[in-house]
Amino acid sequence: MSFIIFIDFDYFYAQVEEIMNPAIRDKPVVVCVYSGRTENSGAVATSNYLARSIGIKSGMPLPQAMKIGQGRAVFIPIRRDFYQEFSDRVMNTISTYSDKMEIASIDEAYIDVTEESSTFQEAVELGKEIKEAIFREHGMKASLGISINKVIVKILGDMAKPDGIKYIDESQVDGFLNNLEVKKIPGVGTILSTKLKDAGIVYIKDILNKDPRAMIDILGNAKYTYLVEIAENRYNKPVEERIRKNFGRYITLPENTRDESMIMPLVRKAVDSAYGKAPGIPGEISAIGIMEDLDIVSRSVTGGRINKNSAYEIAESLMEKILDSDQRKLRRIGIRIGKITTNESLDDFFGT
Ligand code: DCP
Ligand code: CA
Ligand code: CA
Repeated sequence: MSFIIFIDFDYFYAQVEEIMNPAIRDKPVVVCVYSGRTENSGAVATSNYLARSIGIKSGMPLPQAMKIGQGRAVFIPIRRDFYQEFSDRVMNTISTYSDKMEIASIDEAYIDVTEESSTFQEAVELGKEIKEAIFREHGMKASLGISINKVIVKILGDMAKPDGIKYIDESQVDGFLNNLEVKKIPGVGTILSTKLKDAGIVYIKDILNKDPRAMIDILGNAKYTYLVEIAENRYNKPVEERIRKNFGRYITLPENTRDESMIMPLVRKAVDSAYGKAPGIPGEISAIGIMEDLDIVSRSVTGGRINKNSAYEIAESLMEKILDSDQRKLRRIGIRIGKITTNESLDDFFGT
């Protein structure tokens, strides 16, 4: 038996934009991917809930979105690296709750908290804590699903939107599965669920009463096996440890400041901590300043193998550059290292 928590950030790209600029919060916010072909060609990446309520949704062509949102919606060009950076920091917070963490996309993660909780109730309490920490530390609203396998938690997370938590313990799983529509299951898109409906299948359990050969014709072997495992509550694919291959540490300053005698010791501490997590020597190091208004400024250097002794100096000079280039006070500092060479990959390199 495992306790698993799924976390999905609400209207992610648009929410990051709101966090960076609270003035747009009570307007429809639309994050746009411009294709560059003509001035307004492109599509909506995502939108906040207000924009959705007036009909502006992910994937919609921009001209259509602009027609609906004209005069009241805020259209913002996508900035992916920035969202990735934001995501990394939120994921970092989540990772402090369990070593077993699978980052499934820029805004989704699964963590296995079986070892951290002796009862399901404790897992739920942990989920609430994580949700609060994500909001407190990053201003980010997320929705959580908590249960015993990855499929159920993902469905619960979707049902919990926006800004909610849904959980069901082991004893409630059977009842949940009995009422679960097959179209709610991750991996079953609209086309497939229509085909299944035509074959008389609306609920996941319906699959168990049909001729397997007919089902396999529609679903293929792999998906049939997957759905049967879910229906019979045998699905137990583990949370695979999958995290982004760079290692960072962020530290909140005791107060917002530009005072280097306060900042630099924490920069060195963050270097220690980042190096402590890494499985080898990095070829890249970044210093990150989270400003008093939560804006993010970063500087980095790449090249060679950066050992820890030189890292202190490099990190301090990067942080100085941030302070020189910016007048604001710092709220948090971070050090990230990347392009890690592990001892194993060096062994490969030298053929030993
Ligand atoms: N995304 C995109 N283009 C799409 C769908 C999504 O660029 N067609 C990006 C923008 C989203 C992010 O991926 O913010 C995460 O996608 P989700 O499906 O989780 O959707 P949101 O987070 O935007 O909304 P929700 O609150 O429904 O999770
Ligand atoms: Ca999301
Ligand atoms: Ca998502």
